[in-house]
Amino acid sequence: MTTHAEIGAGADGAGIDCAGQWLDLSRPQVMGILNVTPDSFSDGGALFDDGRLSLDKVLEQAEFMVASGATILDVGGESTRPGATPVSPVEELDRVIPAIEALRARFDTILSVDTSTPTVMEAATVAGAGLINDVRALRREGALQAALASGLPVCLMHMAEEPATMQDHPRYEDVVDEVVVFLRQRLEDCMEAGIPRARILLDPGFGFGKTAAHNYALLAQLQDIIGIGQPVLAGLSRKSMIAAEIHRNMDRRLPASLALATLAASKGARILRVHDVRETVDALAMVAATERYAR
Ligand code: 8Y7
Repeated sequence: MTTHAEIGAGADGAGIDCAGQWLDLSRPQVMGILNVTPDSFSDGGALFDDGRLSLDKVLEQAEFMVASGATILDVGGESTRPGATPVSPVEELDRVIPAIEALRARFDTILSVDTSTPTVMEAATVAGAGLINDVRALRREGALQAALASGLPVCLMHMAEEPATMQDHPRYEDVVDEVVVFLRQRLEDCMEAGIPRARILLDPGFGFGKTAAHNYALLAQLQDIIGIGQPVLAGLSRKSMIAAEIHRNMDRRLPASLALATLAASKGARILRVHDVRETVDALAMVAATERYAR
């Protein structure tokens, strides 16, 4: 029997096995952002009630995202906005695990855990997560081993330094080359540790230790990231590279976010991590329809 995992990424029919759930990557997919943090970049505290995480609100937002066409929900308990204060592993577990359990009980959607913390990876796997999304690309002590043991696919993202300092002085000789070299190296390290190639996604990490110019250069040359050969995830939703061009506040960045998602998808990004699921699903349907007629 041929398993999906053996087919892996690449041409039509591509996809990834997420703990038994099939993630179709033959066309662009939408990952909805569920921030279970009181202090996130653009929607901090939206799911909190009197300082406490509200699982009712988590389920309500998830319901809307699933009904809107999200095929993945990304659950994160550590804010990685520039200058954010680190959370303890216990705090992160307390936020993320009940949310994943509640979501798993209610929805069939693939759940992604946005974490760099080995104990959170382990507990999230037991709770029903189908994907590990690590902005530190499994560089924390024990993270690679935890991800390997989980058997889950992983998204490896490029980030220069740490959230606390990453925006202080972003400098690259050639940002595109450096991100490609980094992602290739992490891909190799993870495969050497035993994570199969078919389980690895890559992400240039828009906004993580990069100026607006760096971010636009990475989007313009996204084919270089795609060329590494793994499925690519892009997170552009509401990011400050938008404000650098058109000075919109967070609540007025939807049209620009849709344009960026559309550009990334048409260049070959297969997963778009977004706040505004319904609108992005429509935009990406236009990319998918156009791709159907390409020859
Ligand atoms: C990204 C991300 C964030 C991204 C991946 C925000 C957790 C900042 N951005 N994960 N996480 N890619 N893979 O503005 O771009 O959403 S948090």
